[in-house]
Parts: sequence; C-alpha cells; structure tokens
Amino acid sequence: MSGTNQRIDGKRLWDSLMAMAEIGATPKGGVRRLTLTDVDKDGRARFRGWCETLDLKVRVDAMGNMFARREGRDPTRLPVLMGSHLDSQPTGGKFDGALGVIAGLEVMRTLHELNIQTEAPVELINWTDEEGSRFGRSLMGSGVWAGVYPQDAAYGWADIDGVTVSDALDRIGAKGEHPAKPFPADAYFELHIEQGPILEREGKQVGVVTGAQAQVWWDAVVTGQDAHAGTTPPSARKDALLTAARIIALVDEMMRAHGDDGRGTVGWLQVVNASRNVVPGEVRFSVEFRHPETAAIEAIAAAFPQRAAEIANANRTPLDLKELFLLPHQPFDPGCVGIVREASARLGYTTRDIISGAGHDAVYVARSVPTAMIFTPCKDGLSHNEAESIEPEEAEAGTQVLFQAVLARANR
Ligand code: HGY
Ligand code: MN
Ligand code: MN
Ligand code: MN
Repeated sequence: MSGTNQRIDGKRLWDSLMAMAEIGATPKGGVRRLTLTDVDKDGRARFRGWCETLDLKVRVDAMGNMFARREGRDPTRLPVLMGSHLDSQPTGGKFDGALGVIAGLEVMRTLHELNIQTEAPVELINWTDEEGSRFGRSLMGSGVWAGVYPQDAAYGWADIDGVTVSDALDRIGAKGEHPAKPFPADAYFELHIEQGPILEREGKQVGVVTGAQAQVWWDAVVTGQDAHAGTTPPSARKDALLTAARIIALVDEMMRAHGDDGRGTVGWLQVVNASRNVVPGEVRFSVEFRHPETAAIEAIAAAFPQRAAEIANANRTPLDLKELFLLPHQPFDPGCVGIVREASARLGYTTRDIISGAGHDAVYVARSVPTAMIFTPCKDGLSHNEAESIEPEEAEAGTQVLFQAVLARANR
C-alpha cells in the first residue's frame, strides 16, 4: 500500500499533543520544559515509550539527540528524517517544537497501523536544546550534530547556576554513546508552528517554508562600580545599568532602521548583586538581531559592537561583547520544498511561501541534508508565550502534509 490516499488520525495526534503538554504544564496553559531538566527527562521518556510501542529502534547521541528509526524495504536507501524539539522556553507554549515531534510520531503510528512499508527507512528526531534559553545558544543539539559547534565546547557551556551541558546530560542520563555527527540522509522535513501572524492574517492553512532568516547573537557584560545610592553624586557614578539601558535603546534604533523586516531584542538581563540602594556595578544581558537578508545582519554585526562600545565608554563603564553565532539566511532545498508544495496542493490546502522568522533545527540540518519545513498558523501569531495556541484541524493539516511529504520522498 503506497499510502498516498491514506490519512493520519487527527484525534490521536491531538490527544498526544495534549499528553505531552501535561509534562511541564504551567498554570497559565503553557509549558516549562527547559532542556536537560527533570521535566525534559520526563518528556523524553514519554516520547521514547511511544516510539518503542511502535517497534521503532531508538538511539541517542552524545548530545542527547534522540533518533527513532523505522526500517524500509530497501536497506540500501538513505533514511528520510523528520523531527523537531521537545524542550521549551521558560514560559513557552504547548506547540513550539512539540508539534513537529508529535506529528512525526503520528506519521510513524499511521505507517505502523496501516502496515505501510516505505522503500527508504524513516527516522523521527527529538533535537536537544533547540531553544537556547538555558545554555545560551539556540539549536545546540542540531548545531553540534551538524558540526557548527564543537562538542567539547558545547559540553562546557553552563547555565546561570554553573551547571554545564555535560553535567546536565549526565544527570538526566541523556548522554548517548552515538557520535553527535551528521550521517548520510536523503531528506529532512520539519513541521512547526509559524510563530508569527502571516498565515493566520492571510487565511492560509499551510506555510511552504523556503528558508530561514539570518541572525546574530551576543552576550554582553557592562562593568561599572557598585556604589552607595545615597552618597554617590552623578559625576562619580559608573552606572552599568544606565549603560545597558542606552544600549537597549540602540538595539531598538538599529532594528527600526531596517523597517518592518528588522528584529532586535534584549530578552534577558541580570543586574549582578542587585540591590535597590546600590548603583549597579555589573550588568549582563543578551542581544540578538535578525533579518531576512544576510547582508543586513553582517552590516549590523559590524556596526553594533562599535556603537555599543562608544556608549559604554562615554559612561565610563566598559563593555565586553561576546559574539555567540552569526547565522546567514538559510535557503531550504528546492526539491524538498517542491514536495511540500505538491503535497499541500494534492490535499487541497491553501498555502503561501514563507521565510521563517524563527530559527529551527532544520536550519543546521540543511547544511548537510536536503531540508524543507512546513508551517501551520498559530493564534494571533503568538509564540514563546504560554497563550500559544493552534486549532486541532490546523495541527492535522500540517501533519497530513508531513505524512505525504515523507511518503513521497521515501518511496521515490
Ligand atoms: O529563537 C528562535 O528562533 C527559536 O524559536 N528558538
Ligand atoms: Mn507492534
Ligand atoms: Mn521551536
Ligand atoms: Mn522556540
């Protein structure tokens, strides 16, 4: 049976999405499933259990990336991959990442239930630490797998409490023996919510993702001098938080200089040894910019450090800026994008081509495997927010497209 006229089970998909959302559920209806925490461990265990029920062979690599494999008829064929991530933002939504993993599970369940034997093997992946909010670099697991980050460097990255990636992997038993390195694969398809307003605004059911925008991330530390709030006159102050505030205004200015395509964010800030009656002597914060064009990000990456340093020096509070990564615009594979477009049309869904504003594991996987993404709309375009929400039929539509795209590629 080829499966082209088969359908996934939308109710089973939704039930599993809700079951995964119970793990790390927050009172406001979101999830907190920070990477490599006990909650992530529970999510991984539930995912593994579901996969093993389908007789999938699960393996884990040195970065905790999980691969659930279904053999094909022809063992010489390269596997068709699909997946996303189960880790979330500190106060994230139920669907960011989880949709792509659970949709892939639904594809595997449908293949299993209908006893469809694809020509090529199919693998479902849960990537470690896509969000980057705990250890400071997004797409960490796929980034090491793709060779973007050296594994031993990643092992040494630490969270705000000084826990390293290596320790965290060990602590939840997620450090697998397989090398976190690219292996030959035929294609990678990732289903994800758009995390923006375009599909909903235009009433489109499916986003055919042609690529992902460029971005650059820094860690910033401003060093001033702790001083008494009551006795220190303006002329003697070295106020690190004042400098940070001026740099935050600079980030906003540089974002707006690129019009509606500009994105500039300071999402995390820490006043070290904060106290209401101490002039802040040290402030740490994150900086990131994004833009569809690589050239715009390269221009920002050249200009921002200098302008920020000028602000810091003018206030006698030196700035240390560490560039974490610069990601160019990543185009996806035209052949795989075409498969997504054809599958959507065959299923009768309305579509539009779209560039991803968010980063995704697909961005790094695309460096070594022909890759495409499928987007579903999300309510008010809201994501990285506990109110993130999609409709069951939207989840189903995206999963049907994923199912047909994987079938088309695995049986070509
Ligand atoms: O930041 C991102 O783009 C991704 O959602 N982690
Ligand atoms: Mn069975
Ligand atoms: Mn995501
Ligand atoms: Mn995210």
